[in-house]
Amino acid sequence: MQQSASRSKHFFYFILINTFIFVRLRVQLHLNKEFNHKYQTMYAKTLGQFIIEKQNDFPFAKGELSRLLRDIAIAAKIVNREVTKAGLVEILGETGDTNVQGERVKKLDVFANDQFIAALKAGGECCAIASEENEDIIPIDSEISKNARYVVAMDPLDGSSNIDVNVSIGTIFSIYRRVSLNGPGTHEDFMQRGTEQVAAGYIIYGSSAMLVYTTGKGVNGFTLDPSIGEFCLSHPNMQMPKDGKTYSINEGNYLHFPEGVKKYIKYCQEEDKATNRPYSSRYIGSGVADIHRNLITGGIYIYPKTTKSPNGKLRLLYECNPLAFIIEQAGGVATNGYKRIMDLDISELHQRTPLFLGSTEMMKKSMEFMEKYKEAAV
Ligand code: AHM
Ligand code: MG
Repeated sequence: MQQSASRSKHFFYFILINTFIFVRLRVQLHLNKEFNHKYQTMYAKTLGQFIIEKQNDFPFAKGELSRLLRDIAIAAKIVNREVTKAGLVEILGETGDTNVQGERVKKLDVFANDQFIAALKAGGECCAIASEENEDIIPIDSEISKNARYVVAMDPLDGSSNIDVNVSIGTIFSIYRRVSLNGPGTHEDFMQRGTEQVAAGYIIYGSSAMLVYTTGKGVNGFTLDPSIGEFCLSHPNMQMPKDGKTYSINEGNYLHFPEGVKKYIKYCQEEDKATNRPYSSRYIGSGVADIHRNLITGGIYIYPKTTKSPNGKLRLLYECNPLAFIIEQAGGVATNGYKRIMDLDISELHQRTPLFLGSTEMMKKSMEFMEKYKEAAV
């Protein structure tokens, strides 16, 4: 009898100890999971780490493109620093000069232009730069750049009308392999179709700063963590939704739009449950910000030709081609209303083109309208 009581007691303790061990293990496991999650969040992959990792995608890469992207990111951080304190320092307002497009130049435009040029010159991987702010190309003739294989086209500060009013602005860049053989780059190096781009990207200076880029193998987005001063991978493998319900266009120019665009806008505004219409109209007036939003949520951005600007407003080399490359890589479509943007021939540095860019289904519809009312085009 006594023996059986002692056995039950042992059994009871055995169960108790095992239950205790089991609960402890579960708690430890949970804590480990939390720690790992926190650890990964704290030590998110930086742009630099990501670029080096991706270098392996290109078997003969020598790291030049990686270094070029790094140089661009350095300038972006400096520009972002100035953008965030623009209201506090004497950097807002206009310089009094006009740029090559005949538009008044803001101080921050000049600052951003100078920073990107300086970073690209110092990096030694770029042999010429084309910028919205400079009439001619800037050939780089220096000892460290004499073997450089790339040229960079850029809009250093896109959305300049928004600088003074604390609204998102951006930088757009496009990288080509030079066609000239050696020495400083030439005008010809920039006269390549968008399909020849090696890489392209944009930086958005918004509620946080983000760098989004592609090398033709998908699109990745990095958010600047100001506490460590690094762009960290926050949007891996960005995909544009196939359809959307946002259209972005400066409707103030409505009267001057081609008939196809007018009809498409009316289509967007009609009631239709099946297609989720009416769509929402969203227009920031900073192309980078409008296109970034549409890339994430789905939508269409249009800057068409008008009776006043028969070739549209935006520039093919450093605005439309890089944005088209990114949007296509994210699964979207970019055209001039009829033809693919990246297939367009280029003969001038500051050549303009109409731009239609967005989710596949919305693009399909807008192109149908453009085709249908082609004859009536302005
Ligand atoms: P910018 O490079 O001089 O800033 O011009 C380009 C900008 C785009 O970012 C934006 O979508 C468009 O021009 C706005 O133009 P508008 O004010 O005519 O609508
Ligand atoms: Mg611009």
